[in-house]
Amino acid sequence: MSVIEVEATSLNKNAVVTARRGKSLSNKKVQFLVVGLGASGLSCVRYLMALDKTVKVVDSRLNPPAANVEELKKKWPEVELSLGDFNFSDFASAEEIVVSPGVPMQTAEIQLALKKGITCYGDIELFARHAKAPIIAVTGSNGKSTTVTLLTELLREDGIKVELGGNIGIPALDLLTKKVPDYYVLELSSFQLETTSKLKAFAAIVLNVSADHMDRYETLQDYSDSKTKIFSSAKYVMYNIDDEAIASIASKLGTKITYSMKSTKVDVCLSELNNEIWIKCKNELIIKVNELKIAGSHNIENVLATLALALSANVSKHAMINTLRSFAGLAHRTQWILEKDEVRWYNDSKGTNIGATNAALQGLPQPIVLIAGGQAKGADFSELRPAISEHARAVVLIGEDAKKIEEALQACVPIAHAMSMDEAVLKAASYAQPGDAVLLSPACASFDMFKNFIDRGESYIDSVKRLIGE
Ligand code: UMA
Ligand code: ADP
Repeated sequence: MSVIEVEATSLNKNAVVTARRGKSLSNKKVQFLVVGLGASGLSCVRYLMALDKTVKVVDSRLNPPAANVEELKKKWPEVELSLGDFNFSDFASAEEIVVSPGVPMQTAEIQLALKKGITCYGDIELFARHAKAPIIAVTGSNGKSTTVTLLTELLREDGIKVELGGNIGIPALDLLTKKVPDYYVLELSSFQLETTSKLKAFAAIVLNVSADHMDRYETLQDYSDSKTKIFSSAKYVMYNIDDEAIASIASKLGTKITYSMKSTKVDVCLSELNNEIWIKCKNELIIKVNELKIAGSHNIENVLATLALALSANVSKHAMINTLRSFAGLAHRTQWILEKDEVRWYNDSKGTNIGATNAALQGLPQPIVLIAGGQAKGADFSELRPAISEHARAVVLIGEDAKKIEEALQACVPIAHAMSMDEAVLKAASYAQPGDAVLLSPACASFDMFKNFIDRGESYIDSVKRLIGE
């Protein structure tokens, strides 16, 4: 008899009822094992405890975020927490397992539980099962946060009630505790989509796919497949016809809404009139590109994608114009900081993969002194060589994978190393000439030197203002 069968038969009806009331029972059956006590793990506990479920939490680190441990112990003392190396018996004895996005599904204990027939999924699956409003779902390697934020502003400008969450930092399940809106807008990562089987989005988009998280995926195809899962069973499918790989999948599914930076035979496009470029939506001119506040061609692409999504919700032209006129983009994404001695300084700390840094290099004034580096996540940095050769004057490298990046760049431009952000900024300043831009766009994760990309961006802004601005 297996561990699960022994535990299942040893539970009598009363024991189950008492456990559901949240009381501690020595022989209680764990209905939900929550794996990982980060933001999403804690949101799962919050949600499941409100449903009176019996929950256990495991985290393979001895010190998960202290505030989360404190909140768990204070609010739900009956929830057992196990820290340190995963124990297979915790996984084998659960009825269902909810896995945090940062925990790979390849984890041995999860694979063994799956073999035993135990259902394993992520917080987005749980959200999709219980959400009572249509879901507009956005994924892609880059541009997700910009797109979902602009879309949310646009819908709200039109009086539509929206709740925004997901990978952007607000766990999706926390949205279910609020009043049911007209739409949920979700930013979804490949990790979240991997563990979701029944999203059934109202509208879905894959903005783009370029290599990222290659320490979690065997091939780029595996990574891309996890993203295009977003389209399955979606009512409206939005895609950029310029991206053949995504278009070939999306064009076979759902009601199509298309966009393009090149063609005008789509629903949302660019259109020239009297030597000016306009954004056009369903044959109506919306706004001139030079009236937009956000910078870079990658952001124009994000605007087209957002309008394609907005069409599914019948957003008015008036709301589109008003929102696009005022939207200045998000902090840490090709964010202008200051100009000194004819050198412009930009913060693109959210450029955490090669695709993002390539886009920033191409979209900003040139030549550029690039500050890059950090944790490379298994990326092949030779892919950055062409853009650096073409657009950069020099590169200053920081972080634990700096040597690896230097080798891949093969001295295509002068390269320097820095041990701190202050040193990186001073070295970048020494390379920069009047008319240049200095750009922090690391193409790497930040966790070796900083808490996260926000901390890295703020550290850069502080160094630039202190060392350059005064
Ligand atoms: N953990 C383990 N074992 C592991 C890995 C992690 O036990 O092998 C534990 C950690 O100790 C920690 C917890 O799991 O306590 C962390 O879980 P998590 O890494 O899934 O992070 P959360 O705090 O739950 O945040 C997640 C997303 N994080 C990741 O996907 C890595 C957040 O996206 C998201 O905002 C949040 O859910 C709410 O939905 C962040 C992110 O970096 C911004 N995303 C990646 C990206 O954008 O590139 C995908
Ligand atoms: P995500 O949420 O997918 O990380 P963001 O909107 O936060 O996307 O932007 C992150 C970085 O990606 C930006 O700093 C910019 O360098 C780059 N980026 C934004 N939009 C695009 C795009 N459409 N194509 C390529 N790179 C982009």
